[in-house]
Amino acid sequence: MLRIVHAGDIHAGRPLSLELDRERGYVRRREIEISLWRIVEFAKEENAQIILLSGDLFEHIYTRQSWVKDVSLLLGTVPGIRIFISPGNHDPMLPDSLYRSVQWPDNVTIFASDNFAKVSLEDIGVDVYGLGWVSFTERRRLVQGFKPERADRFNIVLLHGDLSETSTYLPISPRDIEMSGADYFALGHYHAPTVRDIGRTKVIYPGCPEPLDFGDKGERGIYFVTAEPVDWEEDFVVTAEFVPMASRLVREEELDVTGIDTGEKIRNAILSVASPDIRKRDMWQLSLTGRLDPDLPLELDVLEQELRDNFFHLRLLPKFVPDYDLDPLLDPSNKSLEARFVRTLKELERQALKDGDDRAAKVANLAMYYGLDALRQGEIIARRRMT
Ligand SMILES: [Mn+2]
Repeated sequence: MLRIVHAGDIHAGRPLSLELDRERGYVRRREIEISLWRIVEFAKEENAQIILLSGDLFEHIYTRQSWVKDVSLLLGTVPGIRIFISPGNHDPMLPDSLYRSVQWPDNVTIFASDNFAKVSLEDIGVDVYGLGWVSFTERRRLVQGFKPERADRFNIVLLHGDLSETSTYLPISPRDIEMSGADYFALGHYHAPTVRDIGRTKVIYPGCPEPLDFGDKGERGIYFVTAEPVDWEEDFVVTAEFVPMASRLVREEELDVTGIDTGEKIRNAILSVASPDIRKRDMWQLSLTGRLDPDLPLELDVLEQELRDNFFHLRLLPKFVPDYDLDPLLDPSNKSLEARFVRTLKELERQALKDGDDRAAKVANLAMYYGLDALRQGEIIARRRMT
């Protein structure tokens, strides 16, 4: 049975977009860098014959040569595993690429050209085809017309690209994959794990093994792929098992603050989103929703600071509205400034909704609350952060 470990989009060296503080930013950067060590460890444990790395292994601009040197030494410790690397848009094979700065062990193949190259693994009946990005842009449909040479092999195609014919990031048409008849397209570029069956081909994007920003919600990891020949025809049964690898997850959750009327209760509610272990492990984005007691001052920056040791990372988003009683203000007989202001803004909101302009409706709704804050509390409380 063929046993293949497929990882991609590690993005070692990437500056994080999570607004982490300096110390935790370094911790996170290191965790991303060493994820490759855990992947190699997994491949050893599973007796894999092949490791596929489908691009964006590191950041051309930010990565240190010492990391790439460490990677080359690491891969040399598993001489029995054949390792294939296909440079992507963040680590293209430029003349000054770090890929060219170190000596790679014999078990490593880097697909350095934008033309398909082939490596035949005679002992296990596998042909690996691959190509790499040679600049930061690649708009050509490089897979078009590609066909493996021998149908009796297990044919793997390794590259970094976008499974969309109209993409500007090495567009891959599903039709091109189907026409190729390859057994397995090992792709990189998408940061969420994605598996598709196109024709007779298994198509896998492993996603990033560690979440890189707040969009990367949920489990992140690699794929363990096995293939078994079906002996009455030139075909294989391919299985793809997702293996979680992320040392921390990104969590995006909501907390309804309706009815909470003291600061202590808010703090306790935030702390109760998860057990202490999970809170301290993961990176949290918590949206505070519902209707907030207007008497309760909520300084989110202060609250984040106060709770910072209880979470690996905590970002609070103000999505609540103050719990003003609007009914008496909506009564047309009420001629007060507040009432006329509220009715005008409500009318703007209603009109925007009628026109299908959701954004304008939200703006009108927020403006109404800002105005009421100003009129009642003498200050405007920011309830949306620019993100
Ligand atoms: Mn990427």
